[in-house]
Amino acid sequence: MEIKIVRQVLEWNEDCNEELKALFKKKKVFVLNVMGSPGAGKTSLITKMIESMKDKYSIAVIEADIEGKIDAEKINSMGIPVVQLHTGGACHIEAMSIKNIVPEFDLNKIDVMIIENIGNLVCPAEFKIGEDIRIVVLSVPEGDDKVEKYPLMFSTSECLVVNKYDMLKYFDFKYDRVASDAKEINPKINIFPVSSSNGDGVDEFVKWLESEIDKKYKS
Ligand SMILES: Nc1nc2c(ncn2[C@@H]2O[C@H](COP(=O)(O)OP(=O)(O)O)[C@@H](O)[C@H]2O)c(=O)[nH]1
Ligand SMILES: [Mg+2]
Ligand SMILES: [Zn+2]
Repeated sequence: MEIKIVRQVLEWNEDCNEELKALFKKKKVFVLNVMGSPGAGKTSLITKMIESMKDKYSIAVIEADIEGKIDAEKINSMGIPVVQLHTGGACHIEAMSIKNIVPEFDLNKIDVMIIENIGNLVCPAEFKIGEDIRIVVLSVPEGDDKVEKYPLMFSTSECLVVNKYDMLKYFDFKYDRVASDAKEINPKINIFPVSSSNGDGVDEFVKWLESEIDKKYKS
């Protein structure tokens, strides 16, 4: 019985995902689903992305949290349209929630929608939310065994940002292990070592991201 209920939820999510994808395509909005553990640096990376992309693209953000609006306030202070989604205790975002939130934005005026998912390396990977690209943020202090332990998150993402790279000297973290584990389960994954604190590596990552956006909407 349990298994049947879960399947139905996922099928319903898939229908909503397809509807969202069609809507975003019609409005030419490129959508990013940013995932990773609590504290990996998702919000910090998003603020760096906004800083370096905001002159070229009109950006909007959806911040998902179980409670509070701390991250949304940070984005709002940058002058970027943001809506806070409270998942009511749920540990991932479902496509239906994004469908309900979308009317809060004028999609005609948005080029890039960044969605910060709930901090969690597990179930967010199972729910597509209308995104074009999935970015998983793994930070150095979390350890280099996480790709092996949470393969679905890494096998379903187009991009892996290895964040807090400035902390590498303090941790027994083998970047090569993470990169080879990720490539083994997902040969096409794009991997970027980044520091969202001092900005190292952000340019390379943003350059790739912009090429993906332009590939979809400018060619
Ligand atoms: N040293 C270092 N700290 C970082 C980096 N990125 C984020 N942090 C810090 O990590 C903590 C969590 O960051 P936050 O962006 O809120 O993570 P989130 O929970 O994934 O959104 C904050 O104290 C950030 O200042 C980084 O690249 N290097
Ligand atoms: Mg955050
Ligand atoms: Zn969940």
